[in-house]
Formats: sequence, C-alpha cells, structure tokens
Amino acid sequence: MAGFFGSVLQWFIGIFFSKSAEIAVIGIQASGKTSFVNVIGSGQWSEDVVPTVAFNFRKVRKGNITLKIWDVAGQPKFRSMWERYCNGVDAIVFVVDTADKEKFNSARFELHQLLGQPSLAGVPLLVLGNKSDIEGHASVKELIKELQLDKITDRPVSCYSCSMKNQHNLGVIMQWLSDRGH
Ligand SMILES: Nc1nc2c(ncn2[C@@H]2O[C@H](COP(=O)(O)OP(=O)(O)O)[C@@H](O)[C@H]2O)c(=O)[nH]1
Ligand SMILES: [Mg+2]
Repeated sequence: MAGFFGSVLQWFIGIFFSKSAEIAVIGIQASGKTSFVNVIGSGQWSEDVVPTVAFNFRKVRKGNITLKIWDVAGQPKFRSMWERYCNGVDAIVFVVDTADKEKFNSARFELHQLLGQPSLAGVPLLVLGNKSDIEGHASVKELIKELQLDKITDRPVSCYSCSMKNQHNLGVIMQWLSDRGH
C-alpha cells in the first residue's frame, strides 16, 4: 500500500513540479558529446561510440526535469549546422576533449564564431572540459584561458571539468541544466 501511495505521490510531483529544457550539445568531433548524452540518458558509457552523422535527437527524463537534447555532429562539414540546432534552445553545451590540446585552437574558433551569430545572443553556455580521467588533461583554468571564455560577456557562462568515463561531476552538470528548465 505504501508503495502505491509512493507512486501516486511521485506522479503528482511529476505533474506539478516537472520542468523541461531544450539543449544543443556541440563541439569538435570525438570530444564526447554522444557519450555525454548516453551517460545522462541511460547511465551507459562505452569505449566504442559510432561517430554521429548530422545529428541525433533524444529526450531524457531525469528526476523532475525532461531534457530535449540535440546531439549535433562535430566534423568540419557539419559545423555550419550548429547555429540551426542552437536556435531557440535554453542552453548550449559545448564539449571539449581536455586531453587533446591540439584541438583547442579550432574549438575556440568554432565556439566564438557560433556565439557571434545574432540569433544566439544571450543563450546560456555550459562548457564541459571532458575526459578528466586522462592523465595530462587541461584544467578548468587552462580551458577558460585557451577558449577565451572570459571574453564572452553577453550571456551566462559556466565551465566544468568532467569525465563521462567515470561520471565525474555529472551531479553539478545535471543541476546546472535543471536550473535552465522552466
Ligand atoms: N577516456 C575517456 N574517453 C571518453 C570520454 N568521453 C568520451 N570518450 C571517448 O571518446 C570517443 C568519442 O566519443 P563520442 O561520444 O563519440 O564523441 P562525439 O564525437 O563528440 O560525439 C569515444 O571513443 C568515447 O569512448 C571520457 O570521459 N574519458
Ligand atoms: Mg557524436
């Protein structure tokens, strides 16, 4: 009986307190965007992720938040599509492989180019410095400097170090996303 009332309560809480947020996950290829979506969606991490072609759409319900996620491909030929998927979202999540420092330059270029689009003015930005499990990865401080995140002043910006492999910092990331919900 207690179980029954518990489920009814959950159901009510779901109806009255649930929030939703639409997010676009972008970044250079192989930074871990699809891994991020898989980990928050099903808790599953895999060494072999099929490179994303164009985009995937996924709806993930976690606690009282439903996330509608555009997981967009990061290969050069797909980067011109980023703006389209970022249009109208509640947050842009930009994923960076912090162990692949040679790609920081292109990450910075693509990020600032995207944020310069007038249609995306003011959209909150979450930068994820992924793969913190790999030795020699860049710290949050280095990432802020390399990506010149301090130059972005027209929107809220947050930057976290994380690892999809060992689920480091997933709690704070989910909290940040949940705060963007409505
Ligand atoms: N060591 C490590 N590898 C990761 C992590 N996240 C993703 N990867 C690996 O990086 C590769 C690219 O990941 P994927 O999610 O396809 O990147 P995407 O192209 O940005 O979608 C895959 O082999 C993943 O297993 C992480 O946190 N740590
Ligand atoms: Mg992908």
